[in-house]
Amino acid sequence: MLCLVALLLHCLPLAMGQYDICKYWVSTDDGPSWEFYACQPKPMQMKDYVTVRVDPSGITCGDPPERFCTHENPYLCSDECDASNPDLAHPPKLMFDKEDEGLATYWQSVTWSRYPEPLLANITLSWNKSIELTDDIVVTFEYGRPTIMMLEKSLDNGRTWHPYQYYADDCMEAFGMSARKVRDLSTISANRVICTEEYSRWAGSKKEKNVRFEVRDRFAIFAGQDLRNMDNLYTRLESAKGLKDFFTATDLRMRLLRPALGGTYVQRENLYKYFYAVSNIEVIGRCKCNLHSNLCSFKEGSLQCECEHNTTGQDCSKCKKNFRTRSWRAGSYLPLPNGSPNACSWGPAAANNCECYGHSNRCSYIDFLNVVTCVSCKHNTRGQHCQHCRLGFYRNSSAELDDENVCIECNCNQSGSVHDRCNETGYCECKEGATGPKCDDCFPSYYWRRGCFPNVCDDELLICQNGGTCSQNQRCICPVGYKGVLCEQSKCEGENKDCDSASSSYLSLATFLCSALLLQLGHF
Ligand SMILES: *[C@@H]1O[C@H](CO)[C@@H](O)[C@H](O)[C@H]1NC(C)=O
Ligand SMILES: *[C@@H]1O[C@H](CO)[C@@H](O)[C@H](O)[C@H]1NC(C)=O
Ligand SMILES: *[C@@H]1O[C@H](CO)[C@@H](O)[C@H](O)[C@H]1NC(C)=O
Ligand SMILES: *[C@@H]1O[C@H](CO)[C@@H](O)[C@H](O)[C@H]1NC(C)=O
Ligand SMILES: *[C@@H]1O[C@H](CO)[C@@H](O)[C@H](O)[C@H]1NC(C)=O
Ligand SMILES: *[C@@H]1O[C@H](CO)[C@@H](O)[C@H](O)[C@H]1NC(C)=O
Ligand SMILES: [Ca+2]
Repeated sequence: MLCLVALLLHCLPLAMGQYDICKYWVSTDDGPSWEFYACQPKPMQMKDYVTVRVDPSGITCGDPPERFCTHENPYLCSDECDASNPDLAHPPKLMFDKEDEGLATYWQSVTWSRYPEPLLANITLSWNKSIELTDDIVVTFEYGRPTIMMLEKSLDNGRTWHPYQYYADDCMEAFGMSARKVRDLSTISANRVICTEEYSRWAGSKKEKNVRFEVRDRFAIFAGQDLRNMDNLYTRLESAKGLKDFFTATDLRMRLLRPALGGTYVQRENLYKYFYAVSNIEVIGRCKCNLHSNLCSFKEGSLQCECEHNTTGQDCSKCKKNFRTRSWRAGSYLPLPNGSPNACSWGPAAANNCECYGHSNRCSYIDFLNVVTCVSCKHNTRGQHCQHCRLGFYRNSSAELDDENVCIECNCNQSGSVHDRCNETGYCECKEGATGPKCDDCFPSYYWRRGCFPNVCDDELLICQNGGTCSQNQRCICPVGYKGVLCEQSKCEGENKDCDSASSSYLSLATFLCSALLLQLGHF
C-alpha cells in the first residue's frame, strides 16, 4: 500500500504534465516559425523553498530545558527537550528536513504547564511568491494530532489572511460549524471552507499522525477519483469563479489551538504530556506563472518564474517593455489540449487598442466616438488608457505608468485646503493663511485651530495691554478691571454702572455674603 502511494506520488508530475511546453519550432508553408502554447512549471516540493516562523516567541521547547512524557507512557517522563543540546533540541527547521528511515526529527512546543490558559502556537510558512497547490498538504504530528487547529492562507505575502480549513474533534463545540468531509463536496461547493473532524480524533499517537488539507479530493470532484479526466478540471479552473484562486497562496499558517488529549479530558496532575510536535509539513505545488512559463527558479532567496510570451515579473503578470500593444492577459488552459498563450505582442501602445498599462483587463468600444477605452481602471488611475491619476491623487514620479504605485494620494489637510486635489508634485491648494504641501501649517502671524486664523495677539504688534497675557495667539487674558480684544478698555469706562470704584469687586463679594446670610435665616 505504501509503495503504491509512493508510486502515485512519483507519477503525479507526469500525470499532470500537460501544458509543459511554452513554444515549439514548427515548419509551415511560409517557412519555419515558433508556435506558442499556454505553459506552467512542474510541481515541486515547496517545503524546500519556504521560510518558517513560529509564534509566540518562547513557544519552542528547551529554553529552559523541560521534561515531557507521552500519552502512551504518561508516568514515564524521562524525555527531555534542551535547546542548547543539538541532540535534544527541537527547532522549527526540523519540520522541513529529510526524514531518515524510522527516525523522525521534529519541532516541539513547550508543555501545557500553564493550563487552563490555552496552549496556542502559530506556524507560518512564507514563499514570497504565489504558488498553486497540486497535491494535499500533509502535516505530520508525532505524539498525537491537535484536538483543535485551523489552517489559514494569504494571497498577498501575509498582509491579509483567510480561513482555509478548520479541524476539531468536535466542530460544533470548537467553531460552531457542522462537520463536513471534502469527499461530500460537489462541483459547486468545491472551494468551500469546511470544518472537518477526520483528523482530530484520538486513535493512538502512532497510528494516526497526519492532518491533511485535501487538494486531490477536491480535484477529484472534477477529474474523477484517479484524476484521469484532468481536461475537465482544467476547463473548470478557467470557468468557475474563484476556483483557481482557492488553490493559490503566498503563505500558509497553522494555528494550533489545543493539543492532543489522549482521548480523554485534561488531567491536571500531569500536564507534561500535552504539547505539539510536528515532524514534517509536505506542500506540493507549482509556481504560479499565469501560464506564461514552464520554469521556476530559486534566485537570491526567492522563487521566480522564467517568463516567456514576452511577459515579465515574478509571476509573469505584466508585459515586457515595448510589448504592450495589447494589455496583459494570463494564458488560458482553453481550448484543450494546448490552451492559449495570450502572449504580449511587440509595438508601441496603439491608441485604438485596449492598452490600460496593467490597471484594467477590460476595454469597451464607444461607438459614436470610435474609441476603445479602458473600464474600471484600478490603482487609483483613470483615463482612456488608465494613464491619469484619479482626482485626489498625483503621479508618482519614480514609478512607471504600469506600476501599481503610480498614483499617490494627495492627502490634503481637510481644514487647511480648499479641496482634496493637488498639483503634479503633490501640492494642495491652501486656504488663506495656510501653507505647506498638504496645507497643514500656518503662515507666521496665523494660528491653527481647524484651519488657519489671523493671530488675535502676539509678542510684536498685537500686544495685550494693561498687563494682559496672550494665550496661544488666540486671545488676551485680561487682568481684573480690563476688557477688550487687547485688554485696552477699562471696565469702568463707558456705560458700565456697577463699576465706579476700584473696590467694586469687594462690594459684590459683600453683597453675595449678605444674600447668603439672608437665605440661611429664611430657613428658620
Ligand atoms: C496567530 O495568528 C493569528 C492571525 O492569523 C493571530 O490573531 C493570533 O494572535 C496568532 N497567535 C499567536 C499565538 O501568535
Ligand atoms: C520577495 O521577492 C521579491 C521579488 O523577487 C524580492 O525583490 C524581495 O526582496 C523578496 N523579499 C524577501 C523578503 O525575500
Ligand atoms: C517576443 O518578442 C520576440 C522579439 O523580441 C519575438 O521574436 C517573439 O516571437 C515574441 N514572442 C511572442 C510569444 O510573441
Ligand atoms: C513610488 O513608486 C515607487 C516604485 O514603485 C515605490 O517604491 C514608492 O513607494 C512609490 N511612492 C509612494 C509614495 O507610493
Ligand atoms: C505645485 O505647487 C507648488 C506650490 O504652489 C509649486 O511650487 C510647484 O511648482 C507646483 N508644481 C507644478 C508641477 O505645477
Ligand atoms: C491637519 O493639520 C493639523 C495641523 O498640522 C493637524 O493637527 C491635523 O491632524 C491635520 N488633519 C489631518 C486630517 O491630517
Ligand atoms: Ca523532520
